[in-house]
Amino acid sequence: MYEVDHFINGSFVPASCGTRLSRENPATGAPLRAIARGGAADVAKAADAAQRAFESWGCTPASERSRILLAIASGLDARLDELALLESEDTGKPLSLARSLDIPRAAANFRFFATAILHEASASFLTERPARALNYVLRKPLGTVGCISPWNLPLYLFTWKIAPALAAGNCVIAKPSELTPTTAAVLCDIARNAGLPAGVLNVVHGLGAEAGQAIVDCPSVRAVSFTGGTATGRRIAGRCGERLIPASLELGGKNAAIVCEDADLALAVPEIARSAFLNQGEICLCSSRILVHRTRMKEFTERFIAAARALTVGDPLAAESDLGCLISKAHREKVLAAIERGVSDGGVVATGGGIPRHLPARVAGGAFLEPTVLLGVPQSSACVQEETFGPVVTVHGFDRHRDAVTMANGTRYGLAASIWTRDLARAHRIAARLDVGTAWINCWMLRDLRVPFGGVRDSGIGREGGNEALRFFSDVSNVCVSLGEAL
Ligand code: TXE
Repeated sequence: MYEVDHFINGSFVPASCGTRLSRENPATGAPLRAIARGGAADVAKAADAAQRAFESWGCTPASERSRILLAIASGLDARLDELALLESEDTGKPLSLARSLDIPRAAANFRFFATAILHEASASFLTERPARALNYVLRKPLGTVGCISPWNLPLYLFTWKIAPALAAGNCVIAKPSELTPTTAAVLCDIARNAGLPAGVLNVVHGLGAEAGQAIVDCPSVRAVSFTGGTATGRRIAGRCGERLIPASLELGGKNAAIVCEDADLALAVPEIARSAFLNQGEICLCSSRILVHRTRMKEFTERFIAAARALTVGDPLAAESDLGCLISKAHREKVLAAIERGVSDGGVVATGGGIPRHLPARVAGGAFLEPTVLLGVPQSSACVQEETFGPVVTVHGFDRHRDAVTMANGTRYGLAASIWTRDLARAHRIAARLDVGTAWINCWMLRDLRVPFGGVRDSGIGREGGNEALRFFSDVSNVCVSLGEAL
């Protein structure tokens, strides 16, 4: 059992209340972690430390912040094996995925923002009337900011917030999900060894309603960046609104993949299968609704079902596992209920739909679920309308592209979509009408860290990534310098 403590003012400390949350390994059911159960008292200590640290971190030159953040990235690289194993144990995801995706991306997040701040430019305006002046835009860190992250891509999303916040010169109070806190704790150790001054990064663990809420309520927190469920995001946005502090919210998705009549199925089928089932479908960007031109429906569904059946669900530590287990049995119940709902609304399960048999003994009691494909579910079903966040997709036919666009836009979410066609002009026309933050054409989750990232409608507000994130974590002020009379 691994004890996970808060990291406040450069030291690991237990919770003020003296209690811990316990977490089981979702694949084996074995006791895994004892996690400090934080609350307002811990957040207040973190806030004091952050405010003191900001006095020097807030005016540390960008080159020095960059040097420390690059050292953190190297520290993450050096502990790849350890971090990947902890991430796989916490989440149930395949170890190979944690090794190839989660941890390398966490290091990339630090490298990206560490170097981005070396290339910042700010606008200036030469004023002629009513008097000559030079106006320039001064970008300043906010002070203390709050970062709250979810359990599906724990270190990946935690660092996606923390790296830009620190790079922009802020001090941070952060909370990873109570289900997956461990890699965030290792990150704190790495940051300390890399020379990040005490109090600049503080991590308070615990439940959302306690530690998370306390961060959002903390008077010195000047902005909150959150990724998680839409209901939680709405609550956080309400509180930030009352406090008049900005919130950046990256929330749920119900993403469509649109397969046109001329799609290259040799490319589309494996890529859409990856987009549906990677990380057990527990990525906000995963495709969960596949819209197929009626002329290709039979061919697509046959090939897609075969691709789903070919995936191996198994022990997260085994190299051959394509899917591990879901985050918890409670979450699996929610996903199974969505499948049942799809069936009771008129759909049929074409493959999957249940708990895999023949699991290795070590993981036989884990939260596993088969990759599931449903056909014939009506658009009105909650199975089509609500985020499932599991390895479940529904497939629907369309006749006209405009019908595909209507269906794709027909949920309350608007995070991402993919379009599969050989006709790029058509793809562009469809992309332009999709109400989403990201549209991929003939690819999925091909990420460039410079692009704006986020959703519309119930998928969130604000954009992360590149300059958008650095801007979110900064204040701008205008400085006006009188230039006096012309010569
Ligand atoms: O997320 P929560 P949950 C979706 C997915 C999932 C659903 C619920 O559909 O089934 O959300 O998941 C913290 N104040 N996504 O309940 O509660 C919490 O401790 C402050 C999509 O696990 O949103 C955790 O650190 N913080 C998603 C974080 O919020 C609070 C990824 C996320 O937890 C809080 C995960 C509060 N009042 C789930 N309540 C995505 N967009 O990728 C909770 N938290």
